[in-house]
Amino acid sequence: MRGRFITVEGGEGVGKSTNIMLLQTLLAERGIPSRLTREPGGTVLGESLRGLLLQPDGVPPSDLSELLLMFAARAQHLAEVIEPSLARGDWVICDRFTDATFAYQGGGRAMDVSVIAQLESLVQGDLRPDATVLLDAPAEVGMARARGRGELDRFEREDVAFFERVRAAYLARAEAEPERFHVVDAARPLADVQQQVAQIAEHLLERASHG
Ligand code: Z5A
Repeated sequence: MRGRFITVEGGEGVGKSTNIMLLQTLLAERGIPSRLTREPGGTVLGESLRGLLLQPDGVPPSDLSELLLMFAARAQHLAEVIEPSLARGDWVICDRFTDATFAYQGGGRAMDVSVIAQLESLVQGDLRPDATVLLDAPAEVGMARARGRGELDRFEREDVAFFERVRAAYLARAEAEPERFHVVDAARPLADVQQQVAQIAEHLLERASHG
């Protein structure tokens, strides 16, 4: 049976990496093989593009270059990792996917979302995540957590207004697709967040067991 494609989204520092580990552990306890991966990245080419996209020095890419590089990395990721893993029956847990493009390039950079939607169709065909966990927190909360870590990448240097637009774009997508999105209040203490994530995992496993 084909695996499930689960994406984890949210602004910076909301706890994606932390909660992805929990999801993988919960799946493993049920004997479900999963592949953890991330965007931009997940392949040799994608990780090289990630390096270029995140590095803070030098001339920044234009908004259009940034958008196209995100989708270039995604095309390779789909061909090399995501599609083969799903076809094998593995669940794929991906730290960010195309909702991030709608949120960061569409919301943060105010790019035309119809262009993003065209690229989405071109690169993904009909493939969409089966479920998306959106870790939602006010911009300042995630920024404070991420900023505790030292040197900031190119996105992390954006201002609070940018991250507020990102958050609003994510929430609008979640509202438009309530079946796919599971919104978690990520401003709460980690134990509470993990409890919510565990409940979502239970729900997804239950749904998968019914085909
Ligand atoms: N990007 C884009 O523009 N367009 C696209 O299409 C895609 C991506 C796919 C990739 O960075 C950048 O690319 C991203 C958007 C852009 N930029 N930003 N910003 P990334 O994947 O590395 O994203 P990130 O947001 O920078 O990841 P992060 O900072 O590593 O955050 P995280 O994984 O969500 O958080 P974490 O590492 O799990 O937690 C951060 C800290 O908070 C850590 O010390 C935790 O222990 C702590 N934490 C976590 N949860 C809690 C709670 N609940 N309470 C207290 N402390 C907590």
